[in-house]
Amino acid sequence: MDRILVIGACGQLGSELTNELGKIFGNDNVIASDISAPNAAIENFHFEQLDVMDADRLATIVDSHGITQIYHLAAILSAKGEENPQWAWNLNMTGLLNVLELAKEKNLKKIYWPSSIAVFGPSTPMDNTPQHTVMDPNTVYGISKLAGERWCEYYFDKYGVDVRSLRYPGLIGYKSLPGGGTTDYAVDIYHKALSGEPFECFLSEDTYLPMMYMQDAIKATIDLMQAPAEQVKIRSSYNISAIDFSPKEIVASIKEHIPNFTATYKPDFRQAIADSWPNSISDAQAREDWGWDHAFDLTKMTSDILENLPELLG
Ligand code: AKB
Repeated sequence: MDRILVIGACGQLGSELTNELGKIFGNDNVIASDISAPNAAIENFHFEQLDVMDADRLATIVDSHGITQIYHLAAILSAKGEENPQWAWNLNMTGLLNVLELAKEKNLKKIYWPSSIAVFGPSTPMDNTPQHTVMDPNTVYGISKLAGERWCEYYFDKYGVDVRSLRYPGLIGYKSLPGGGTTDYAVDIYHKALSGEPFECFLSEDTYLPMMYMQDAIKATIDLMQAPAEQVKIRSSYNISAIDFSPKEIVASIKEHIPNFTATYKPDFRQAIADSWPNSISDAQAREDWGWDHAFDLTKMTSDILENLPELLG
């Protein structure tokens, strides 16, 4: 029987993934953990407070719950990482290496660790970015994700650790707020639109970025983790993609529902980060290897969020 540990379960992705894993494996077989106190989104799960930098505590939790798979999601994202690069590097790298080392020692069945489009940089082809290409990230987050990808492949090649990974684009969900990312504007904008307030965007109106609705991101993650090992041919991290849009286009899609919604643009330091990332990504290999496909485009995503978010906001 599989027993799952989610590290970073209180985060934007973690809270939704924990609940999805609960549906597959049963809530009793999914242990939520985070450095922060548990929130309402994961109240139906056993919770362990965990700083992933603490390798001993991580090993104790894995032993005491008979864990067979780890989803290690805890990380400092792109914008936040630039405020304190050494701290971000330490947390992002030590956390991953602690998990990989434990997986090797305890022969864990599978590990999931997310990478990001932040592994790409200014010299990467911007449109339809291929799986294998120039990678020169210039944020500490991107550097740590690229190094992490190399470590994942290393642990797979040298020690047979079954580690799997996706290069997430900006993830857009309405159930919880993200923190510290460059793509976060595309979540905040829906909250502002529903509260009747104007939105000030920290990116310019024509900044294209690869994005994905949370339901698609959860599906991609589960599909990759459930694929037979021989179909998972990339052991660094897979490109995946769904929707590419600019702030101007998301504003237009919201205006279809809320005609008097307005936005202004005031680019800050996050503009340079966004400008160093691709406009769009080629995910041909993920589609070929394990059948990835997305379900939500911008129109469908906006309708879904504007329909469901008001209920959550009360
Ligand atoms: C960020 O903006 O830092 C993240 C990411 C693209 O990995 N959402």
